[in-house]
Amino acid sequence: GISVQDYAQECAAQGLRGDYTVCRPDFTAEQKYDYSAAEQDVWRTLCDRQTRLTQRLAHKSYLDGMSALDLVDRIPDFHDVSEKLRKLSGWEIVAVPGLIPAQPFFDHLANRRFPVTNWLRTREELDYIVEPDMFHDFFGHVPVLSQPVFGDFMQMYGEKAGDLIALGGDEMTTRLYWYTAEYGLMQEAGQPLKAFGAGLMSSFTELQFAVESADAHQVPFDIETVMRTVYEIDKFQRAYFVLPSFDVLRDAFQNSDLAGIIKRWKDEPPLDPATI
Ligand code: HBI
Ligand code: FE
Repeated sequence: GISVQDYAQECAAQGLRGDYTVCRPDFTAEQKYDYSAAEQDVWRTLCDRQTRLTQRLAHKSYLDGMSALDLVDRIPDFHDVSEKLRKLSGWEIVAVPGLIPAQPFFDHLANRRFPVTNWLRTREELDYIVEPDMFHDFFGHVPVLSQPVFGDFMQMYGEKAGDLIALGGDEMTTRLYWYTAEYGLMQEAGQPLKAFGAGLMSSFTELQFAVESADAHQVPFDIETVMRTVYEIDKFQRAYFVLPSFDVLRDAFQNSDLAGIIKRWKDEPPLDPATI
């Protein structure tokens, strides 16, 4: 894998914001709880605004996690959150300077550690930011990691992703993460449609679009279809996959012949999300 030093240079060259020069070999860093009053204020603004939406649009598993973890009054302390999360699902969080290479990212997931970015967007970036920041990582990803079954899926994803990519399934493997952990919807039998994916939970506009808009394209989850369907970053998704439960996601990942699916489809044209 790439060394921290080489990655730090690459990120600096690309203008990424995190300080990668202070990482450990596994790309974790200190949280250093020295946020300014302005940063605390941005955090509260983001949480207040988004909580009004999540109350209505987030799946119960997300809301239960959110109340158990107590994330919204001030920028969370990573150690406090880890302690609570460990008791709920065996997960913990580690601080990172931002995006890290795929291999160490998967390695953390495989060990039930979720990497959370240790810096926060500015007030000018409330609505949109290119890189994942602490708000996306905490507010988006961490609450559902309190749910053991979703946590099991994320752990298994971390364990298997490297092998699946090595089979030529890079895009197919990433699509699975994208359409579940980032943009997943959930509709339990007899219940209204809700969201849980982190990209939705941390977006003011797309969360409303995905769940409530007549123009949003919502498709029943099928692991093979998900892996074949392209996505675009920086735009609203043209399809959202709807899970009936986290058990279905975990069991599909555990029991499907993912290597076979990759062999069958990796060199075929992908599916268009607008028409599935
Ligand atoms: N690093 N911090 C961080 N967060 C991510 O979500 C992330 C990453 N590195 C790699 C990565 N994601 C991708 O490989 C995933 O999209 C699978
Ligand atoms: Fe994310």
